[in-house]
Amino acid sequence: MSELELEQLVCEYRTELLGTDCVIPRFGWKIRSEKRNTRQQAYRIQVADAADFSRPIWDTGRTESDYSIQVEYEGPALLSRTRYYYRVQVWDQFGRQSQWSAAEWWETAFLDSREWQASWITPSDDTTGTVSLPVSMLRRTFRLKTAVTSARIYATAAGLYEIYLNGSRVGEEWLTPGWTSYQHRHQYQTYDVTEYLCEGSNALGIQLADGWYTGRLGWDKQSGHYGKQRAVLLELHVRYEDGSEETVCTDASWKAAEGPILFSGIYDGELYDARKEQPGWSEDGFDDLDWQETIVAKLPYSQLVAQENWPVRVTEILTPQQVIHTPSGDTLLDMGQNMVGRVRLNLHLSAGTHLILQHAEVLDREGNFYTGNLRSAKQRVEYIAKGAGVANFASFFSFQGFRYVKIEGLSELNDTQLLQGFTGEVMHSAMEPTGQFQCSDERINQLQRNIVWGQRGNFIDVPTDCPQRDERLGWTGDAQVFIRTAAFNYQVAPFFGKWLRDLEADQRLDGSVPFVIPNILDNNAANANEGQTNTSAAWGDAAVICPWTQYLCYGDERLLGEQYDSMKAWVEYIRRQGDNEYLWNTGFHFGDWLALDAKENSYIGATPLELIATSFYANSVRILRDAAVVLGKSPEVRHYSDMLNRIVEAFRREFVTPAGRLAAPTQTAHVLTLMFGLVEGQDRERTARELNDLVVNNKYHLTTGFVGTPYLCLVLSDHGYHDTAVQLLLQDNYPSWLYSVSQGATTIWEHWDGIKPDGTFWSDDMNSYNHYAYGAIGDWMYRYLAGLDMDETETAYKMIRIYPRFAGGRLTSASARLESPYGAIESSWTEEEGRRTLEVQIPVNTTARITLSGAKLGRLTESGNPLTDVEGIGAMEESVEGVQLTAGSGTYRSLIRWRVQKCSLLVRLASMKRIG
Ligand code: RAM
Repeated sequence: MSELELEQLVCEYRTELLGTDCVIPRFGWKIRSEKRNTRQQAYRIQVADAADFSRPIWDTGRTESDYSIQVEYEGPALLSRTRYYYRVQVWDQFGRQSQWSAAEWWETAFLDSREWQASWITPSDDTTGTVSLPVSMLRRTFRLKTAVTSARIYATAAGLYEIYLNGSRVGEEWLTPGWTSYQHRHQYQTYDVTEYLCEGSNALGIQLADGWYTGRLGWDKQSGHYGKQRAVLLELHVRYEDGSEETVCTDASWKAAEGPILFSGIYDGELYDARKEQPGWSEDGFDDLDWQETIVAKLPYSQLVAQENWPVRVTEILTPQQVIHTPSGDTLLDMGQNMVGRVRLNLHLSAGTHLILQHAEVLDREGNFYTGNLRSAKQRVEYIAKGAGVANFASFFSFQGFRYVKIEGLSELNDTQLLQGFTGEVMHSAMEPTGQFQCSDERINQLQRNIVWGQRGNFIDVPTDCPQRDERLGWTGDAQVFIRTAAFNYQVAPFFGKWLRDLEADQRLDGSVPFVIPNILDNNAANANEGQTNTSAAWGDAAVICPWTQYLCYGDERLLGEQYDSMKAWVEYIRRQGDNEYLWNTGFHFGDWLALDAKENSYIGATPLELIATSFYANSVRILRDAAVVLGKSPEVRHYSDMLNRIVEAFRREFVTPAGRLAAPTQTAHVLTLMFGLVEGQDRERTARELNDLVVNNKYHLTTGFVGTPYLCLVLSDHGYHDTAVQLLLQDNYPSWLYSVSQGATTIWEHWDGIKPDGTFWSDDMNSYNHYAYGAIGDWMYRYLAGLDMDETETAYKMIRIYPRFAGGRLTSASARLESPYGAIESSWTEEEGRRTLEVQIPVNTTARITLSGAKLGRLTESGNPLTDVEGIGAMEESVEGVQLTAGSGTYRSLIRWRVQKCSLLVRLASMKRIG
């Protein structure tokens, strides 16, 4: 084994990236070294169009640099539809040289949308009005002269599609082409279909459904948000051994018919009549004489972009845990987990059996099936059996949010047969898992699982608020509060990169940001807020917070540059709103949405809207200024620094009394003021103290909503009240994070009291049991409780910050692990009877600053050796907090131990860290 090894090479965050239109891809790699404190001294990258690298098209030669992520391709212009191979070699500061890494590849699709040759086609009678038409099937046959060496399909649809080649379904992606702001950006997918083809006759089939494009979206039952006509676009490119190529395209020669899917809708489910199946419809030799002609549709090409996001896939299969016979006589399957995806049935059914599956998240107080919170979404899948053989079916173009499935039409089956006849297929954007958190309290571990399930269920190509009712929209506020937590649990760079481009595309000319992205709400006057623009503070700020978070977590400076104009447009929009340039005190806002201090019958918490709007305004200007620094825009740095100062002054004049009291006595007002650095010195201490009092006097219960909750524990911990933060987390009676856990929740709820202590529900009209917003506490659990964080002077965890805050004896251990862009980071502590231990893992080419709170120099050991003698440990110093040290890469598995020094008051003062 070489001493220095390379692994996990990525191009644009992914391995084997098939079909990108990125013209300057970026590379990254991870380095493994047994030797501690290893840093990269130099790298060499080669790119070739053949796997043997015999003629590299780009060779950097040895390049002195410690960059090992986001390294841009600088070779000759790339060609469309070409596979490129790349490999990397590195040197470290000890003079060691690695072997070449194993070769990786990526492949381009169309680098210019004008290269498309195919025509958009539509089944001729397919002009969907308000009623959804059956799913269309389209087909054509073609001949190949000899065996092929490679073949690709590039395809998309106005609607949802799936492809069959010679009877086999192509690829493992679902809900393609995904959801974007279709008028501006419409994704297509690339499939490697080499294995599906044969010499001679072949056949292509496509199923085409409504989905997000023509189907119903939003709670007002409107469909056709993007158009009234479904259409599909496909090109098959075949390469023969002799190097020649042939193309098969969608055109008017294709035929169309209605298939067995008589109805399909995102919210409503599917109706499948197996008796209407046409066996062999996507194979050669099928008689399509009675199929209709298709017609060419006039849809544009300029908005076509290659797939950017992780594709939606089935990522896990759950088996039902039990059959429930409810008091009102229903038969239910309990999946044991509130999940998102679909049910698959695998059963012998006699001809004509009509099976109805309905999906719900919770049971009511009496234990009956409850669908009230779905509003008008039917979440209903029906299957009519044809009889012969086993019925193996799951909905094709719909997804449901559910734990319980009500089964009708199978009364002859016993419970065991029911349990064996169904599975749950979990579906979401197939992001790579990157984070793990656990601690000594099993309830918190369940909370962490609930956060992760909330992320899975709501990351279905766009970050949705909920996956079950007639909504499932990309609410900007929810995405903004959760993105940092999301980036711990999963690799979300392509996910949010895509969504942010849609945000920019849908941002209005005046800079305002719609409530939801993709924006379907503006199309309907019924959604307009009485003449107001559909925009709100803390929601529109997603335009600024999300690109910045991506920049921090992944070092994605390119995305920051691309989004900069959008960020700026949002800030300039705000500036024009207030009756004073530096206060935002006008217009509609969601405020501290769903906070518990809201007035009776209101969703909007008690914190003044102007305070929330102005504090987010300050935060966005601060981020914009920081982005200007990163992007080297000096005049704008000055401009936005000055603007920030004026906003802070205006904020203080408006909301802080001369004696330093915050004029709004809510938890959220205090949280935002501290989080966004809007007061200083004694005022700051006072605000923190009063926040702590508000929580303590409320018997360690929060009252915060969507806006205050994500930062509540962060500011308490940062201002010397960490113990209060820990008590809030561990609180298990209502309202609290653990309240829903104690009620058996397996996902995060939209409302703190989605199910009240007496078992009744919050009203039907807006009550999701799978809403990730309050899951934003995950960020604090990783960064503060387990202590795995970054030092933001560098991005992407190049400078790691390990600073466990411990839990005052309330937990005996906590640990977090993150697969960062540089490799795995771990921070894992135990505390028992004043004895603390820490284990850390630091990846090659990064450095960690570690704080051992309550420790004293000279008393620290690793594996029994004084820490001063340990390889990899650098400068150490003692402060009131404890010991600060730096560590180079390596696994400090053998425990670092110390005994806590009693100095909690000093620690509190010392941790009054200044933000801003
Ligand atoms: C509801 C949901 C969503 C929130 C909006 C304002 O639709 O709670 O999460 O962002 O309201």
